[in-house]
Amino acid sequence: RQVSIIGVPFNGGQPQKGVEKGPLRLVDSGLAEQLQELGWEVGHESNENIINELQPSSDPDVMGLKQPKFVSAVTQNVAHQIHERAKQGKFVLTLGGDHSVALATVSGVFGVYPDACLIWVDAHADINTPEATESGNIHGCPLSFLMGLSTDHPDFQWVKPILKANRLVYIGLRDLDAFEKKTIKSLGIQAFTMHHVDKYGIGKVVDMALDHVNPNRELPIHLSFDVDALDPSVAPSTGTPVRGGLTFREGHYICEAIAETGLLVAADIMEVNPALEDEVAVAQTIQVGCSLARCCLGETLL
Ligand code: DIR
Ligand code: MN
Ligand code: MN
Ligand code: MN
Repeated sequence: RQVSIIGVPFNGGQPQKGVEKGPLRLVDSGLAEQLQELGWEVGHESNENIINELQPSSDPDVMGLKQPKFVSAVTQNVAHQIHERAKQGKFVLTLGGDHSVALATVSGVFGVYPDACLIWVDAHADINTPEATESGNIHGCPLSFLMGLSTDHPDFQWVKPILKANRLVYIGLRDLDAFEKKTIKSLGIQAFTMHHVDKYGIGKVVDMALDHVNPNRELPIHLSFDVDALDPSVAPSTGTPVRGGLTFREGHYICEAIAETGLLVAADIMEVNPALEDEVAVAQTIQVGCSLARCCLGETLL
C-alpha cells in the first residue's frame, strides 16, 4: 500500500512560532524510511513554498478570529491536495503544523469517504465558534466549522459541514472552555476525558469509542492526534501543554488499536513545536511523533 506524507508547515492558527518546523523535523529524523521498513511505498509533499505564497499582506481579525485569510487559504489549498491523495487510494499521513490544519485534513478525507468517522485525540476540544472563542486562535475552532456550527464567517464559506455529531469521538480531553463543554453535551458528542481513561483504562476507552462511532467496524476511520493529548512529560515541545495527559503507552495504544481495525485511512500528527523547550525535549517529542505515526501505519510490538 501507498502512504502520502503531507507536510503542512503552518503556524497561523495560533500565536507561537516554531510549530511550522514540526513536519520537516519529523521527516528529517527518518519517518519516511521507517514507514518504508514497515512495507509502505512512501510519497512526501513538504508544502514549504505554497504556504509562504499564500500569506496575505494584510490579515486583520474578522469576527474575532486571528489571521482568517491566511488560515483559510492554506487549509483550502491543502484540503484539495489531501482529497486528491485519498482519492488515489493512498493512506494520508498529515504532519502539522497547528491543529487549524484539520480543516484541510477532515475536509479532504471526508470528501472522499463521506461515511468516515473521526477520532480526535487532544487535551482540547477545538470546537469553539468565532462567537465563542476566547483566544481568537483558529486551532481551537476547526470542529465547529466542520460540523456546521459556524456558517456565517466570510473567510470559511468553502468549508462544508461534513461531520455529524455521531461520527465524532474525543479521547484525552482535560482543558475545555465553557462553551465547548456546553456544546459537547447539547450535541451529544461522545467524549472520553482523562477522567474516563483513569476510570476504565485505555483499552476499554478505545473499544467504547469505536463502538460509538463505528459499531459494526465497517466505516473508514480518520484519526486526528494532537500531541498535547500526551502528558507534557511525554511530549513537552507543544504550544499548549496541559498536565495530567496520556502516558507514552496510552497514546501508542490508541494508534495501534485503531490501526488494528484495518479501517484507518488517514492520520494527523499535529502541534509538534521544535522551537519550544530544550533540544532534549524536542528530540523526545519528535521521536514520539514518529512512533505514533508508525503505530498508525501498522507497527506492532511483535
Ligand atoms: C482554547 C485552547 N480552547 C482555545 N485550545 C487549544 O484557544 O480555543 N487547542 N490549545 O489545541
Ligand atoms: Mn488540537
Ligand atoms: Mn490541543
Ligand atoms: Mn483553554
